[in-house]
Amino acid sequence: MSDLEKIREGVLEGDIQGVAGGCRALVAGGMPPLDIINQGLIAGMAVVGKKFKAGDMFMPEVLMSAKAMGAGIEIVKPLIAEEDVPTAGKVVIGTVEGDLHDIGKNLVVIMLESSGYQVVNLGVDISPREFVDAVREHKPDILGLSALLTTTMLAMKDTIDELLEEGVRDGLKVIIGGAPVTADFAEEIGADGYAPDGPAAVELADRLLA
Ligand code: B12
Repeated sequence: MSDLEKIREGVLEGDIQGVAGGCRALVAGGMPPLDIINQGLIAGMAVVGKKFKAGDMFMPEVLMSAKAMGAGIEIVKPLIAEEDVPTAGKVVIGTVEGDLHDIGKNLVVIMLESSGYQVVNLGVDISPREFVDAVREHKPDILGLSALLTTTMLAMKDTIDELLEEGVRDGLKVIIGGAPVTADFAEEIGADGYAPDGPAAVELADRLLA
């Protein structure tokens, strides 16, 4: 097995120590950091996404894989000039007003970051006004809204309405998710898409920005 294969395998198995050690060895051996990221870490995570979608991997394993990947990124990233880091796009994400659930949203963040997205995570209980301010400040390609309560789902609509009223909706893709949310609801409130989990969120983001 080549050293890059070992990294891919380590990500797939959620082997944090193995991936970190493997990345250190490749760096010491002079492999370009971007090759380690693209051909090792991101390639491994892409397999994880596919296996999850096929039902061959479950969320706790995906999380371990994402952590292993994160351990590798931490070692390799400082060696790359900021502007060289491949970025698939910029995402601002938060849990909507009145809602304190963030476990799922944070999983989505990990998956997006693992797939090359630059993510600004605003946290929980974010008001429509705060989302608008964050869009003005960070100028993301995508805005992600999370809600876990049937009551706070309505704040997703309020947020999209506020984006429209404030004139910052054009050119912005809004994606939504959370256990009570559906694709029909996304359409109803004028969002650009819905995804049921982290890997699907990455697929959706890739599709919207293609
Ligand atoms: C953990 C939990 C809590 C924790 C939250 C801790 C935290 N830091 O997040 C605590 C204890 C704080 C909590 C509080 C409450 N909770 Co609660 N909670 C849950 C629980 C058990 C699990 C949620 C979870 O983390 N799931 C695991 C993650 C991985 O899944 P997920 O969140 O769905 O996320 C995935 C997808 O939805 C998607 N996704 C998520 N966000 C996004 C965003 C985008 C952009 C995209 C594309 C995708 C996406 O990808 C994620 C990864 O796969 C659920 C039950 C359940 N089965 O869902 C109840 C649940 C959501 N809670 C519920 C309730 C009622 C409450 C409280 C009102 C309880 C109370 N009476 O105080 C409070 C409300 C607090 C508040 N204002 O928000 C109800 C909601 C009922 C409803 N239909 O509205 C549920 C369904 C439990 C139940 N059966 O009654 N809760």
